[in-house]
Amino acid sequence: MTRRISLTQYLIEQQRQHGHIPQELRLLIEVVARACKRIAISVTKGALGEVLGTAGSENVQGEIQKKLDIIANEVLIEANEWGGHLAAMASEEMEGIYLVPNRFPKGEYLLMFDPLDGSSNIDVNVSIGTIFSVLKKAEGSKGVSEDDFLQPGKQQVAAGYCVYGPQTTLVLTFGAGVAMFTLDREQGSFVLTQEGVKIPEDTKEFAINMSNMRHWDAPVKRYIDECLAGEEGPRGKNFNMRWIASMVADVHRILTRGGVFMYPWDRREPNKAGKLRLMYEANPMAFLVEQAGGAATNARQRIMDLTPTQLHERVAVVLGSKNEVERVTAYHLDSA
Ligand code: AHM
Ligand code: MG
Repeated sequence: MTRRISLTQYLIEQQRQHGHIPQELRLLIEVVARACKRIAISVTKGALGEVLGTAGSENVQGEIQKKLDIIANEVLIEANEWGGHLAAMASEEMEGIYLVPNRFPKGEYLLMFDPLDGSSNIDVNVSIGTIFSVLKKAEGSKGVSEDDFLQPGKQQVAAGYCVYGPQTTLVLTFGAGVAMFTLDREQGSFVLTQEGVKIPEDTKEFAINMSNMRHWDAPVKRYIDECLAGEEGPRGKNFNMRWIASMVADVHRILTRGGVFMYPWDRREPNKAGKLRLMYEANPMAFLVEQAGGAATNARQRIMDLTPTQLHERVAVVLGSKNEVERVTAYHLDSA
């Protein structure tokens, strides 16, 4: 029988053998994983736990909050403020940064998260997830402010997500490949189920919200038209489409079998930004995808090279199989 490796064992072995995970970071990720387990329990209870439906409030982006958005946010805050490895946190569901209260010990790390991605799928029992990203506070900086968070994604020291689907799967990178862990509900622990995750460079599958077609920019239309033309078209092959509308689940499919995911800028947004958030959606997913051999751009530039100017910055996203991402990006650069 193959040896079962728990998340804790995996992290300790990585720390010992490769030395690229400092102890504080390892413990911080364990706390995040514990919070994800608690969120998974709430998600699974559904109507029985009275966690479905709206909370009657709006977040900073003007989006209606679901009860589970708020529950997941509270679980992550409560678990992590206590852990002792963080200076501050930032969340899609909170306007400003959250400083670790003085009654707890503090550390050097900054944690960002989208507590519950795919909110529109909560009530319909479709996969949703938690996305997170870890940065380190600049050395020597006293206190902590929003400016400490405004670092390009290439400075992330860890990133991951937990998808709550038929299985609960935690996916992690520390910048040395991508590993996946499946929650063993009987044991209550995450077990390593895949290492060295690789996204195929080519694909025949794309993910985009087609209902926005009339708002798209010409290069996006060109790319999708060519995919839709199938074997007779310039691509000479038939494409399939998948769109779950939970980025976390769409990216999980891409890490599992390849594909390209796009949430491009479209004409509904006057300031050329996209819909998704740079700091807690695009950056962590870009880190994972690149670590699995894929690519991630804003249709023109590498996402992880962008320096954010504000916490809740939005960005266009094209990520997944390398050759497709490069093609979409080239169509945009050609049209400029
Ligand atoms: P959320 O963080 O409020 O759930 O919104 C992000 C989601 C992504 O998961 C998904 O890719 C996109 O929004 C879906 O948008 P659309 O409503 O266009 O399908
Ligand atoms: Mg989201």
